[in-house]
Amino acid sequence: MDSSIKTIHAREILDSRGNPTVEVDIVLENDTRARAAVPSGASTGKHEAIELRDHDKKRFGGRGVLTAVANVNTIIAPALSGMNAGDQEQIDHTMITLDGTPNKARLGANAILGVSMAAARAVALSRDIPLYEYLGSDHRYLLPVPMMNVLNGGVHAQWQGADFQEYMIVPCGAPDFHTALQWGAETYHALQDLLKKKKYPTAVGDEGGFAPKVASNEEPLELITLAIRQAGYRPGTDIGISLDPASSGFCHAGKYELKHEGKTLAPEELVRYYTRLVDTYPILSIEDGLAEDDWTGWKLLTKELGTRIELIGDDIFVTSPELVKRGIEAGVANSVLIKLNQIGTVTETRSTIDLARGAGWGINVSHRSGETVDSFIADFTVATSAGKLKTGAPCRGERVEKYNELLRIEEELGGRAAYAGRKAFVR
Ligand code: 2PG
Ligand code: MG
Repeated sequence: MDSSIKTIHAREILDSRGNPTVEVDIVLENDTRARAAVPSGASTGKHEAIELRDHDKKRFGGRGVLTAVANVNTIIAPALSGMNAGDQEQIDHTMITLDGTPNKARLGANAILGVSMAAARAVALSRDIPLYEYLGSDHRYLLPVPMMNVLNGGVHAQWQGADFQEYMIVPCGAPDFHTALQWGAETYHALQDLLKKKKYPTAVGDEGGFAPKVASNEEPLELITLAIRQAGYRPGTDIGISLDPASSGFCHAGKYELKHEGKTLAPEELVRYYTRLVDTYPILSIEDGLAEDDWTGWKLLTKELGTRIELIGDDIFVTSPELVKRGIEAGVANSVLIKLNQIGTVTETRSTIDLARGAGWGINVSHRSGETVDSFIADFTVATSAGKLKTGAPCRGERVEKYNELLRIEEELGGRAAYAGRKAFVR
């Protein structure tokens, strides 16, 4: 089968927040057609690869992506034409060289990633194999523990709710993926009932979780623990909790401002605050507990909690191999969040995963708060045996589509796959 590239065409589409994003169509010489769409973050790390926006205030408030689209159609497409789409590394490295900047500032990580993902999908389709199989190897597959963000705060709730951005339920004690998803959805509904009883609104935030104006950053933990019980499960044993405070968003001049509690905390006070939460609630992981540049605070956090729970670096590492390496060497964090668009190619994302895995770190593949119905990350998580996938609440089409894709993969793999369960969490 000739899997050389015939045409590449990009267009501007909308994401789940009504912002423009890049979609790429690839056609191979064997006439296979594939498509991929690029997600977009709101609480972005400042060292992420560049998401190219037009900054033309007359369109979408400056958020248009016609420049990135044109870069695909007029620069990337001619350069990749005729190349073997099955050589993912060569495709990705050609685009990296063509871009020529350290952070994909010229062509845009959004342009490059769209092509990188579409190329992978095209080859899988042309070989008539599932995407996870093409991207994976012949090992026994691992289905991830879903990390379901049921309560949204921070920027994902326009700073109207909790200061912490994400409160996730993690059904680590389920026997298989579909049961985990069922437990998660039941707990989500139990939480909705509790919120209704408290006369809190049940409208949802960007990732499908509820976004009430809670009394403190701790109240959601009480409510979620209760919801787990009311749904009939044991907090900590059946379902644990993961937090993403996304603290870069409330860190100002080295201090952490918890507006809803009227508190401003020094890094060591925030670490004590987290320690108390871990002592009180069934918390399995905290992501971005400290801000992206607060390596000293992060080190302290790792010393205090690194043997008890998973400490996941998102903004601090931005899926970059160099930053993850620095974290491993400095004894900062014990786990990494993986977002394809923070780095911009499938190949580089895989190297970051390999590096973290080599150090015994936890791996967490993640969606972005701005998403499309593209479920690439579901296959990617299975292919890399990451063991965990955070992709929002069991609510909103663009979130649920990833979970639904995992149901299909689980059905297809049958006995060839195991559910990652609690083992996916490092201590
Ligand atoms: C995060 C992500 C995804 P955003 O902080 O982990 O939940 O949010 O895409 O806005 O960066
Ligand atoms: Mg995060």
